[in-house]
Amino acid sequence: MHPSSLFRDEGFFKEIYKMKLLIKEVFDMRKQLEDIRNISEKELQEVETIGQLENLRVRFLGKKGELTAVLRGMGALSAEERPLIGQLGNEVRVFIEDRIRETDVVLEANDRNKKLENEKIDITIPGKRSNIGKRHPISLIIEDIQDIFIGMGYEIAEGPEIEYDYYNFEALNIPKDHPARDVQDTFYINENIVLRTQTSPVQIRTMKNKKPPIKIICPGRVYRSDAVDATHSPVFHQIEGLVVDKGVTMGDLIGTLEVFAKSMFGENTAIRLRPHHFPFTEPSAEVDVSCWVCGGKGCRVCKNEGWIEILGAGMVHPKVLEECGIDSEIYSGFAFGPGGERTAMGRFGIDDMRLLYENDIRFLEQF
Ligand code: 2NL
Repeated sequence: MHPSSLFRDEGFFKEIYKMKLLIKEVFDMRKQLEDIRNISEKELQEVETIGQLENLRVRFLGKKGELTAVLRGMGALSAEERPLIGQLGNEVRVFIEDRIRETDVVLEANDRNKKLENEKIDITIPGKRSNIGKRHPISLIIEDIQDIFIGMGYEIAEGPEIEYDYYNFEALNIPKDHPARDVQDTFYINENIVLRTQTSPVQIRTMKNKKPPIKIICPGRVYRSDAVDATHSPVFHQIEGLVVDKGVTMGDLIGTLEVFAKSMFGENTAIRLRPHHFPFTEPSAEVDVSCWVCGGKGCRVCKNEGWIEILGAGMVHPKVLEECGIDSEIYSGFAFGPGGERTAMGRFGIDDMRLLYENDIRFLEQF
């Protein structure tokens, strides 16, 4: 538009009008941008959490945010005005971004301080003493016995508590009409499955699966259909031992039991074997140790006997070896079976088996 033509026609007024609109437009945008800056500044001061801060950022600076919306309207501006508004828009963006960054630093620091405050531990407050449990006397005994035999090169073997009649009885040379098989004595799951009455079935399984030499102890729960009294429980523990190799003799058994007895009850302990019968050993013996209280003179603990029975033992019956696929002409073995309860009662002077199962803290604390 040439200045000389300014007053000549209505075109001039149209131009003036357009300029007025443009000026208003520019003015409005300036105002909007300044509003955005002022409002965001004010609201930023009220922000309390990182989440609120992020919402604010999206609201003002996001793709669909207020600042973006204003700047989008720049298309209507003249080429002269556009960079000015663009620059102002940029300044507002940088201003908000800076404020957000500052606020973020402050909020993060506040958060951290609050966390530290909450997690503060007063190490001068007296501690609460918690009751630390102790090992059960039967566990102590089983672990002691295991340690003694591990020291002699034995391995620990375990097996199922619910066992086939075959492994629990048949393979151990306990015939069908043997009293041990009576329902009075054994818990039956069905005709062929019982709760094991001894841990010997673990030894049968081992002999069937492994070639000699075999040197194992088998700790575990066993079950018999007994009523509870001072010396009986339907669930108790056994730690059976088994050695099978070439040339194993009764002398080896006695030597082993002597080492066991001395380790368990003291160096001065003597052992004594009395002839006995088990279907699965031949010969068989019941084994006593000299009383660890009186040394053999007779006292309350040994009931004046001087001796206390601790286990049954014997040379593995050839029939049992053969049943497990071991040639009894080449191999021989011995086995023994201390009871966990009886050993614990003897060792700790407990006179009633029921104490071992009642879980009275005052009792258990003593071991
Ligand atoms: C007892 C008797 C004993 C055995 C357990 C045994 C195992 C096999 C073969 C031969 Cl596979 N014997 N075990 C032998 C003798 C006695 O325990 O009165 N225990 C409390």
